[in-house]
Parts: sequence; C-alpha cells; structure tokens
Amino acid sequence: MNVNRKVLTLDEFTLQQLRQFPTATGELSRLLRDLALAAKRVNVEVNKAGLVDILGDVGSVNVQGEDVKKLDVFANNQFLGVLQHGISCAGVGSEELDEFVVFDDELSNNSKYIVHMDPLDGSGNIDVNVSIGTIFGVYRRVSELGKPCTKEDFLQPGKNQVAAGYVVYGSSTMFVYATRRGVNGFTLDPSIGEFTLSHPEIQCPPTGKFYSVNHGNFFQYNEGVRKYIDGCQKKTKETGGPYTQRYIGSMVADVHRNLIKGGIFMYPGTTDKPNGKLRLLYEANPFAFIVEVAGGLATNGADRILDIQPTELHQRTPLFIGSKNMMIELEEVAKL
Ligand code: AHM
Repeated sequence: MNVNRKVLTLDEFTLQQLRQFPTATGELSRLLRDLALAAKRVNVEVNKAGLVDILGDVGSVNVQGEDVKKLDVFANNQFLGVLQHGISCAGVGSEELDEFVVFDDELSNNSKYIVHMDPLDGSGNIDVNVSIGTIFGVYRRVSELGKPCTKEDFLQPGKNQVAAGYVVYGSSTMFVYATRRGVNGFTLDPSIGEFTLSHPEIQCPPTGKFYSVNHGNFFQYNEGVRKYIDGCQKKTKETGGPYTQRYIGSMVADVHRNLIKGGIFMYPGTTDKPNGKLRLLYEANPFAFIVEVAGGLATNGADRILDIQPTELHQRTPLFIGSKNMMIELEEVAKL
C-alpha cells in the first residue's frame, strides 16, 4: 500500500508530541482535539454564511456594548459545548460572556486546564466575506483539583499559558497553536475533514515589510506612535522603511500574515480609549504567547504583555506585536 507519509493530521501530531513526554496525561492533546472539532463546526457555518439567513445581529449587545452577530453566538456555543463535554477543561472565559463559566461536574472539577477564548474575532467582517478567526489561551488551573475552578484561575498573567492558538477562517481554514516547544500550523483538508500539518515550526521573521494599524485613528495616537508610523512610510535609518501598510480589521488574519511573513501589528491607545480596544485575556495574551514562542515580541507600550497581571476579565490593553527587530525599532523611535 502506498502511504503518504507527508500528511500528518493534528491528532497524529499531538500524539507524536505526547510520546516525547512519557509522564504526560494527554489532557492537553484532548483539549486541542476538542477545540479543533469546534473549529470545524464553526468553519462549516462560516462557509455557509452568505447562503443562509445567518447574517446580521442577534439583536442583543455583548458585555463590551457591541452588537452580537448570530455567528458569534453559534461559535461561542460550539466551543463551550465541546469544552464542557470533553474531559480536559474545568471552565471557560469568553469574550462573549459577562462572567466565566465553571463546568461544575465530577469530570470537569478534576480537569487541570481552563480556557480563555474569543470565539469569533473580527465579527464586523462576517457580512462582507472577509477572514475572521477564533483565538484561545490555555492555562493550568491554580485552584485545588477536585473542586470547581475559581476566579483566580481566570486572572492569571499570560506567561502562565501552557498553550495558545487561533483558527483563521480564510481562503483556507487554518488551526495554529503554540506550546513552549514551538508553533505549528495545520490547514483544513475539506476532502477528509482533518487539519493537516502544513506549517511546521513557524518562526516569525526578525524583520518584515508589513505594518498593520488603523490609520483612521492616527491623530488620536500619542506623539511617539505617530512618529513611528510616519517612519514606516519613509525610508529612514531607524525604521528601515518604507513598509507596506496592511490592515484587514481582523486581528487573527493581520497577525497571522505578520507571523508568517514578518511585520508589526499595532492597536495603540487613543485619546478617547487610552487602553485601546483589544482584550488582554482573549486576544492579546494568546497572540503574545504565540508570537514570542515564534521569536517575536509583544508589549502594551510599557510592559511585556505576558507579564501583565489581569485585574478583570474583560480588561483592554494597547497592543504592539510582531517581528523582533521591528518591535525594537518601535521602542527606539516611539520611546514607549
Ligand atoms: P471584534 O471584537 O468586533 O471582533 O473586534 C476585534 C477586531 C480585531 O480583530 C481587529 O484587529 C480590530 O477589532 C479592528 O478594530 P478597528 O476597526 O477599530 O480598527
């Protein structure tokens, strides 16, 4: 029989990784499998979004005061459902929910992980068929096993993540995840319904040519950030520009491109919103973990993102993230 040895599914890959740790329990592998299952279900609905009457607002408003789209609700329910019915997750914090969810049953109380997630990021792009994504961060709980998880499990700094990842629903669907050992990307093969290893050992190029920022807010950024952005458009010694501006408005797609090709993504604070728009626990921490494992950097302008001690679930943070040398240039030019 002719076996194609080049094709490695996500499950096969995580099992191979597991074999290298004889004492590992396999809980993280199962958790990743659960997340991939939910991602496949969400992918089916995202692909149908233009065909069925699933577009538009549900009519409610989420905890950040934004309109909730139907697909957001669907994605939230899918991820919550698989995590609750799996055996690896004790509870979930979701961008879509006011409070964290505790899966208070015997199996879940004995699970060692909790998950933070943004089930459908970039939802403003759903109606116009532009890439959207899911983001997740996995933490080992700090509360006592055998009991329901607690708030302190959900308010850990990002450096405590054991894994983080994202799914990009784009021209193809990709599941990318990082552990401290590395970042690997899997592309969904629709013919077999499996994520297969397509981007092994992703390294973020130390420099790149893309900068991603909402230029519409330019005059609301502080002077240092404006100076850096100006430099991105010029050929200067400091920035090595001009760079190419790329901003989709879906953080998953913007950071994914910069992770693969090299670049910098910024969502700075503005005069109206000094902490910017992005959420520390659901968006910034998972990406900071992934990008740092891949060799890049992430800061809020003052501190490393992964060192920030969260004080509330839905806390927002300015975010600068990307290729190492571009981040160093940013800090030098903007004097963050
Ligand atoms: P969402 O919570 O509505 O999905 O918004 C999050 C998105 C990010 O993916 C993206 O980077 C950012 O919002 C874009 O915001 P803006 O339109 O202010 O530039």
